[in-house]
Formats: sequence, C-alpha cells, structure tokens
Amino acid sequence: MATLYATSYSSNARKAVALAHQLGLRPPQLEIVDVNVYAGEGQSPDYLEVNPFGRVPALVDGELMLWESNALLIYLSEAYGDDRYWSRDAKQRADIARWLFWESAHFQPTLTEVIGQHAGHIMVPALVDPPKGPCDWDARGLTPLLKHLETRLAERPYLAGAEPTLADFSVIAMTIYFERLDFPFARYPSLGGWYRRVHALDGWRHTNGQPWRVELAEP
Ligand SMILES: N[C@@H](CCC(=O)N[C@@H](CS)C(=O)NCC(=O)O)C(=O)O
Repeated sequence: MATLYATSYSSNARKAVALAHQLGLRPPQLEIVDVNVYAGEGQSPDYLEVNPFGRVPALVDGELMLWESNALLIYLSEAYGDDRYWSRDAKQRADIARWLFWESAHFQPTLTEVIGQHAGHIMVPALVDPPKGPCDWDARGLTPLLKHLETRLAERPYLAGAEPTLADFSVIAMTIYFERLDFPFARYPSLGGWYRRVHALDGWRHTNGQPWRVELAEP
C-alpha cells in the first residue's frame, strides 16, 4: 500500500491526487492522507521524516519516500499506470519532461510571484495579507509564458500532442486559481479551451469534489 500526503489547498498536491485518480488508484492500494501544511502540520517530526522540507505532496511506497510533485507524477505513471500519460517513446517522453521542468522552473515560480498573494489571501486569509490591487496578468515575465502556451495550444489540444499527458497534469495545477482571479481567458482562447479540456478529465474533476474541493473564503 502506498500513501500520498496532500492537501486540497495545494496546487502541487492536487497534481498527484488528480493523476492517481485518473490512473484508477483507490484505497487500499493508495491511501491519501491530508497534511494541512498551512496549519503547520508539515512541520511535525513525523512528517519531516517523510519530506525534510515539510511540504506537500509526498509519497511513501515501501522503502521509497518521494517528494517533488512532478517526480511523483512520473513515479505514479511508471509504477501504477503502465506508463500511461508518460511515454515509452524517447522523443515523446523528452517533450513531456520538458514541460515538467518548465512548470517547476519557470511557470510556477513566475505565477507565484504574480498571483501568489492573491490566491493565498483568498484561501487562507488569516495567514496572507490582502494584495494591494488586482492581479497583473500582463506582468513582465508572465506574458511570454502565457503567449507560448497559447501558441502551442492553438496547434494541438494538449501540451504534448493529441492526448493528455503528465505535461497537462503538471502545468494545469497553478491554473486552479485562474477563474477566481479573473484570468483574461478571452485573450487566450486556445489556453482557455485546453483549461476546460483538462479540467473535464476525471482526475481533475475529482479534485473539485469533496474532500478535495478548496473551500475558498469570501474576499
Ligand atoms: N517544488 C515542490 C513545491 C512543493 C510546495 O511548495 N508545496 C507547498 C504547497 S503548494 C507547500 O507544501 N507549502 C508549505 C510550506 O511552504 O511550508 C513540488 O513541486 O512538490
């Protein structure tokens, strides 16, 4: 039996919860344990044994203790998914891997800078001060990333081709805040179409239902 540590407030954790559900992983094969890192639960000595950085998600599977959400996606797909949503073809796999690295190194850090306080304040207002103004969706640094997504997704329905892959499960994660933060979907129609397609996948729909639904506080 494997254990996935997650919380619905975490976009990174929801990647792994969504993929696990999409792959058909259910208890007792995979138990999901809620660790509310925003209430300090990530800092408990027991949890720090699992992830020394006290963050979610993390996975324990026998001897393996794994953290970093995109590494979890690869592992779940290889260990339990027969490489579904990943690939056995070297070129296709490289393309998917490129998106995982890009998400972690560029897309997520840039978005965190631009919308982190807005999203944080909506989710955990007790911990995060209100932002000074609305999100700047034209912030320098973010626009080229969004434009590239738009161009890519005008050419194909999913990031790495005709079918959903780990690339989509990864890059979609930070977009869970987009609707609430008035993302200008009209300016990015292909990105918007992809957003709706990925959110309609069984795994992502699952993260929008209890107990994984993020209960957003009213602003
Ligand atoms: N690069 C890591 C980031 C993990 C991460 O920062 N998780 C956040 C939630 S999205 C967290 O646990 N934050 C709690 C904290 O910083 O103490 C990953 O992709 O798994």
